[in-house]
Amino acid sequence: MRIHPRYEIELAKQQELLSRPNEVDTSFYNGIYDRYRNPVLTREHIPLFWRYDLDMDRNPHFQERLGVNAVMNSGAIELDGKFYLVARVEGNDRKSFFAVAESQSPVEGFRFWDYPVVLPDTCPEETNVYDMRLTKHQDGYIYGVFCSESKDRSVSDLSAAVAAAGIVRTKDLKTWERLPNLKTLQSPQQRNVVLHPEFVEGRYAFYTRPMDDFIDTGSGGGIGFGLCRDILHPVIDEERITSKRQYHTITEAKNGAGAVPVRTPQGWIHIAHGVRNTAAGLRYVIYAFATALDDPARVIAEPGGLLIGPRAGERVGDVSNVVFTNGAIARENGEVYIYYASSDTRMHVAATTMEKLTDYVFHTPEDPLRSPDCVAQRCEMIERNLRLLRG
Ligand code: M1P
Repeated sequence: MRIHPRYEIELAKQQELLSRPNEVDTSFYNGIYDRYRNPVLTREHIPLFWRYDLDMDRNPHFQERLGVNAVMNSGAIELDGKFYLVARVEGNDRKSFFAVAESQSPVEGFRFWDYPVVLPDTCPEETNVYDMRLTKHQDGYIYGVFCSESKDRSVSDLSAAVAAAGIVRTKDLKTWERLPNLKTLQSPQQRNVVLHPEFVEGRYAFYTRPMDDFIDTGSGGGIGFGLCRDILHPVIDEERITSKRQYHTITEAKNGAGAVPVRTPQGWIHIAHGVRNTAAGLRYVIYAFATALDDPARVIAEPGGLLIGPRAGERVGDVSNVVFTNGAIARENGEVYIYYASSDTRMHVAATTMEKLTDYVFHTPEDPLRSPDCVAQRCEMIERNLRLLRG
């Protein structure tokens, strides 16, 4: 057995990519967060030995045997001072799986572990898994809540599918215990489900995103909230919509939770996603809002519009005009890193602080919902500014 000589050439290229320092993109400024110039994870970050058979005799042309199409929507967590992304890796065959990438830095140097996550295969009907949210829960476990997708055999449409929330838990991101999928008695389908990090009324609390159908949310009005007594038999009897989709806003078509909410002295800060329809298809953006500390389902502040929208090259990819987050890291020192995917293709990071994020969420004007009111809102600021500028 010999290693194909091409391996060293490709490895050198990859090493260069993996050791490339990242830097703030100074062409972008909004005072709220910094964008970093390079993606933190792409398909080029996937170890070569996941894609190529390195054996010269078995693979004389050094062909990619098990290609990877995209690395996107990643859960994020800091453990003992190290940064971990649990990425959604999509093979060339369209099936996604999870893989842990680790770094000493929150903005660069992420490297995948030797093997992808091997989830306990407890749902024979499950075809695809994706978009894991990692919650460091008060009960001591790290929970991963993800979309578990199965074929819908009740209808003849070949592409009909059912989305449910799968749940795993771990202490070290290495050994994963699979729990039953979450049952929401009022909603036929769920995606973008997030486990709240603390008990609420002594129960596990989930943010949900009910849907009638696999793609369209239908009557699913936005982000829901429900409590569950027993995480080993997770059932939500009662789900109430706490953050609604709204006409002619960034959440008109869909409104879904994103990263696990971050506790601040003023409230829980949520970094979520909103979707609207356009002639070019759905446009996904990231937005933020806050809920009350004593009732994490009650919205207390919501800046108008988007926080992060797709920009420049981020606009283009497998599913263009999309930014999507399911992971953020809020550090003890006040730094906040928002990990987001662009166009279902690669992962980026935006950096801010708790102070800036709180200022943004609590002091950015709300969406007044109508153009005349938006103009009035803007004129009021212009007037104050001109008075200031003219002395
Ligand atoms: O393609 C954009 C996103 O579409 C889905 O999100 P939602 O359920 O809000 O429509 C998800 O499949 C997500 O993975 C994907 O990035």
